[in-house]
Amino acid sequence: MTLETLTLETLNRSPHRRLNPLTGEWVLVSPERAERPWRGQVERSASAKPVAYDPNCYLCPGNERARGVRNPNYSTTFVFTNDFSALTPQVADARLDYCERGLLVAEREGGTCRVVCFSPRHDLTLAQMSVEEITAVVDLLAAESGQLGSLPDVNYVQIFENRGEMMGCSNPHPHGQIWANHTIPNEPRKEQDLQLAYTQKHKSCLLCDYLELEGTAKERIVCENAHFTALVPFWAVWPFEVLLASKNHARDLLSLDQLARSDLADILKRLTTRYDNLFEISFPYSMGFHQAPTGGETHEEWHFHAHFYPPLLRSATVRKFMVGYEMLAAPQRDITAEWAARTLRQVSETHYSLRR
Ligand code: H2U
Ligand code: ZN
Repeated sequence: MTLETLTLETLNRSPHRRLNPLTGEWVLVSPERAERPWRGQVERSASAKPVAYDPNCYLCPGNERARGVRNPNYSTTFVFTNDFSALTPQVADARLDYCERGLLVAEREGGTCRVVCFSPRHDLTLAQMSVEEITAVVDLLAAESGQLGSLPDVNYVQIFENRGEMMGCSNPHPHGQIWANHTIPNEPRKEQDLQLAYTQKHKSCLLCDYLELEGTAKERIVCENAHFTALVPFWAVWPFEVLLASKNHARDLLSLDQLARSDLADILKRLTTRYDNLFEISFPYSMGFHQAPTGGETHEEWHFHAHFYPPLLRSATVRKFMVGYEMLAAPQRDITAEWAARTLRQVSETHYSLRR
């Protein structure tokens, strides 16, 4: 087969695969399939009007949780150790390699899990909170990262939010989770290795260089402010996937100054508002921050960022399933990253609930 040159301009005319330089994985992009009619219809799913306080919610102020502990009457944010933690503090390392052939291998894993309530209000989401209120959440997440990261058995602090029943979220009360691990989990591990390799090879930072390219191209940027850029990455897998990256080379939440933290709150509000406005629903997603590992090294190669992975594709009810080819071979998408970015750019930053 002859080798032709692909250009960015002609990329969207035929199926191709794109590389995620943070993980080393490829995504198959089939742009012509997206020419199937886009109806962009609004199908609001029927949901009960949320209440500001739910006496049966285990996260609302003053309520009792599943194991009998009562929440304080908090008025801003509230964090507690998960009553059903997936990780528990580690006593000592332990490893199994049965028959020493690397076939039955296990290691003891230690750590701790926390639950973070973003607001005392049961009916709010990040999109509906003020920038000041979200800044208080960012401050709390930074403090928790610092505190958990300094524990002797913790080397990675993963913060995430599951929004919406579609993502398996058990409670609409605005909250996130923090899992602090002894080992670096798979996704940040891949990013750690590839950011380090890039820095060693190019003597610069992978995401600093990537943001520079995107800042010139502009076509994948959704919104930005002085400290953060939200864009649909070139290698996006999920239809409206977004990479939120610090414009400065910061390694984690704790190293962000107050202006950067308030800009992070600003971009979180603006991005989640755009998401909600896309189909005029409370948009489901899984999001999480990727920070440098906490084991004591400086990790100059790390560039602080967040990933948003929303499952919705064409409407409030049509979701993308990662099945078949995706489970067995590689992720695939029809709508291009450029199209998704354009669509997200076109929606308003005023929440639809305020426009009715
Ligand atoms: P979701 O973010 O997936 O909804 O999970 C909420 C977490 O809250 C979940 O990990 C914890 C669950 O273990 N939880 C408590 O810690 N206490 C409770 O009383 C109920 C739920
Ligand atoms: Zn609640």
